[in-house]
Amino acid sequence: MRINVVTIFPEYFAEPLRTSIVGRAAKAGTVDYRVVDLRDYTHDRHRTVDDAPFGGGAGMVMKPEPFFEALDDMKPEGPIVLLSPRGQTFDHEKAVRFAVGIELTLLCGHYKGVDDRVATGLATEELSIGDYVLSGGEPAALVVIDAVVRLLPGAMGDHESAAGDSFYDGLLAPPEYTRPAVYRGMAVPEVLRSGDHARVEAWRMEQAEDMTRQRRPELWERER
Ligand code: J9Q
Repeated sequence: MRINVVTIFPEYFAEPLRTSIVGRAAKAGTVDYRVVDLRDYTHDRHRTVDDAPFGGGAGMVMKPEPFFEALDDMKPEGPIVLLSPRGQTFDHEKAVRFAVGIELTLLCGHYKGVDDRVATGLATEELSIGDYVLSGGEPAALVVIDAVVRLLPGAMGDHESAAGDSFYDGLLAPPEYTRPAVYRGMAVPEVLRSGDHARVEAWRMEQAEDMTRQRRPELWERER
């Protein structure tokens, strides 16, 4: 799969895209990241990417032409996503939709906003990662990349594989423990140390269900 990112901060992506599962997938050839500097698609000496808003008001608006010209050059196939607080919320279902595709393009906005023609005439969808204000779309783009790449075949090692968690699909995962069995007076539940695999699985399922019902009632209603 190819993932394109258009940003005024290409350096922001350097370490994250080299690290952990997302980085290993690129080294293995499972995914190819193309991070494009929006300023490479300006035509003035100062590499200007923003301008004052029509109609007046404070703040600056990102110009449309660099986004359009960057994509003229890249000719991406598949979804073109503008990360934006007014988009639909990104979720697992959308991650799966992107992961089964061949290419994904992420546009990062900044400042007060982006000329609306980028949303209406270039992007195929707008997505938000949640209801909080970010300085720009870059951290949101990294969240989307992480969620998508870990779903690609071969991206996760055996010990990381999500396949073994499928029993709890759509539910919160049950609590996990490792050694020591007692730490600062806090003991690991006896059932997990019993060696009785059937009891362990029953306990985990019950924990996953209770946890989901209590903490995420809307998830519970959707999944059952
Ligand atoms: C670009 N607040 O916020 C939540 N998801 C995306 C965003 C966002 C923002 C500002 C600019 C994206």
